[in-house]
Amino acid sequence: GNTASSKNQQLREMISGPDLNFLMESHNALSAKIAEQAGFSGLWASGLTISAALGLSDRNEASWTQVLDVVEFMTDHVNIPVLLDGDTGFGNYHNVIRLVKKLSQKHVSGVCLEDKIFPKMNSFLGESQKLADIDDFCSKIKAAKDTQLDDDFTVIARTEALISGLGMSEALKRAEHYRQAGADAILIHSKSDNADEILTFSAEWACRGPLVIVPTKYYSTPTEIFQQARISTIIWANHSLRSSIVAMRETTRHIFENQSISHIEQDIATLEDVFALTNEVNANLADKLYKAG
Ligand code: SPV
Ligand code: MG
Repeated sequence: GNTASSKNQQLREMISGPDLNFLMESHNALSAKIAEQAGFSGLWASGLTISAALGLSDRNEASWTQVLDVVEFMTDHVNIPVLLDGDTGFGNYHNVIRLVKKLSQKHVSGVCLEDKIFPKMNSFLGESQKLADIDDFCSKIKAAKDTQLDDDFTVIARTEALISGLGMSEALKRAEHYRQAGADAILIHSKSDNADEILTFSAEWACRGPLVIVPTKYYSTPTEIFQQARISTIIWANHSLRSSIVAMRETTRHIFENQSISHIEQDIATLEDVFALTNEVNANLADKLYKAG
């Protein structure tokens, strides 16, 4: 498979290159593998969906080492790069230094840091979350860039200025500070149901550096519009988890109501499928090679 540094390079080229790219949400090794098999060339390890899969809210209830444990199962299981949603960096620049060092060691290819206050909550909850002081946030970006163990590790700075109601000029001002602090790309987030503010931002930004977007709420905008706006990367942020909720709910409801599994067998993944997704073939090979007696 890919070495860690070639995965890092792959993510960096996706983010920095001229073409539009896509990162698919994953929240565990299995969803990571499924996204890789679908054809995605990079993954978004979402804070929201990793938390949700643990039964936790998106408020830093999971410790950063617990998040790291989940992400390590993901990077172990796929050959494509993983960008971690690092939230606020779990504290100040001290915490960012520890985080980025460990991510680099664990073959995570990049981190996205957002300009909220630890403990954060999800961008689509509440009104006008307080944002970090610009200088404090730039310290985190600088610390992350100075700490990364590989030149191609990617640090993305995410501003929540539009979501927090601070307006377009504040969003642009913050993005420029973050760029100058060394961010490899800016993630401009929006909770609008249309792409107007994203497109305005992109036009004003004028290709000063790569832009990353998360069109969860403005999902109906055609992807070509983002391509024309010279967006670098689109993150499909939570759709693997959300689809699995529907599937699991449907199957468990059906089994509960029918007290039988006879009618669902053909609608769910086969055991062979499960064995293939978990590399049973490798375990078999190990038995052949090493089993005593
Ligand atoms: C996530 O997937 O955790 C994100 C995107 O950060 S959002 O939920 O829109 O904040
Ligand atoms: Mg998040």
